[in-house]
Amino acid sequence: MVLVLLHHLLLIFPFRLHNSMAGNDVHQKSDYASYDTFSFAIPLVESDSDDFPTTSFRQQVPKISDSVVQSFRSNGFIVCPNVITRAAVDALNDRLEEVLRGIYDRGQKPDKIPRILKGNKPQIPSADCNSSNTNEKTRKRGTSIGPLGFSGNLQNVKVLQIINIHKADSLFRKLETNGSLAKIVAQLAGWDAGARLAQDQVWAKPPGAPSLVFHRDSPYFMFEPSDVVTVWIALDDMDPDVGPLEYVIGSHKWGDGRVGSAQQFFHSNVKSLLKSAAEREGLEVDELEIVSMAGLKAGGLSIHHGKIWHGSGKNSSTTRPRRGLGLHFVPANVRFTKDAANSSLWKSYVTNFDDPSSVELSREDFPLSY
Ligand SMILES: O=C(O)CCC(=O)C(=O)O
Repeated sequence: MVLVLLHHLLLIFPFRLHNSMAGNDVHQKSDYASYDTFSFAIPLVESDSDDFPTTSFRQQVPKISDSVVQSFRSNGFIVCPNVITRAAVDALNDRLEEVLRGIYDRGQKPDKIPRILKGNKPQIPSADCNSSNTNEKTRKRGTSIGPLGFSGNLQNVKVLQIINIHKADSLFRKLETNGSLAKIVAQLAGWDAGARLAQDQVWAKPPGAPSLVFHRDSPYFMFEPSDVVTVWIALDDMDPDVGPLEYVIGSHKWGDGRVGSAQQFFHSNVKSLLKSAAEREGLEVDELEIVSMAGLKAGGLSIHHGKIWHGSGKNSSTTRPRRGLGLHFVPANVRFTKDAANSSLWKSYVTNFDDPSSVELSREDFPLSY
């Protein structure tokens, strides 16, 4: 009884984090576990079968409880720790290095990729070679470049954004088209038709990389129905200093209005758009309730409503990369709106069509996984 009461109190008075850290200000650590969490696991690489012995994993995704659905709808997000194993995270980060170097095992380029890195990818130490051997091997290959091409220089470091890595790499594709994710998203959002992947985005911050401006996801998706739900997967431990993702609790319920353009994502004032959105709601930006994903380990994920305001701080670490992967899901039965023809993100799918809503979304580009 006491535990039930405590749980309800936490739901009603969630942990408050004022003067949150995205950008430059006070750096506090919030406890995302004060909010509802949901447990499930996705086996991805061969050794995962030791951790998740299962033949038919999809059936094992538990039905999400009403209280978790309620929490998603009232706060705008939920957190799911430990969904993929450390071995799978290492394999994904290894593949990310390959993609950044122009190696695509699915034979296709991502839709957006930063300037391709040169040189060998960093070596992941394996169980059978100790670290000095690894260093020796790395030296022989003639590279001193770390993950994401980090050379040790902390000046003018950029956030690396890749759009639709699933088109280029089979391991990312396997993760993103896993039925469990789409099934959970559809349950949370209440999409009877199921969910399809509209787009993925890798957000990779080498040490020293700047903040990402607070924004909403849904204005960038030119579909009808207009709902969007994002699954954000941590590919590194979200230590407080690496710039974890942050959510403004309940902001998915705010009204619409000016949202800014994708060019403003890297603006130095991370809360400029958020401030005007909050003011339209009669709120002061410093009084907003913000929760950080600080403390979430690599392989954990959060799921957020397409209208929640979110952003992330600078990677202040001088040595550790901070990698995250956002998967944007839409209802399975969406159609393009006419605005798709004017959007750099979507126009390639609708050129040659007078009416964008007549375009059939292909399973290759918009995988229907549930
Ligand atoms: O990783 C980040 O900091 C940004 C992620 C994001 O905006 C998203 O996945 O929607």
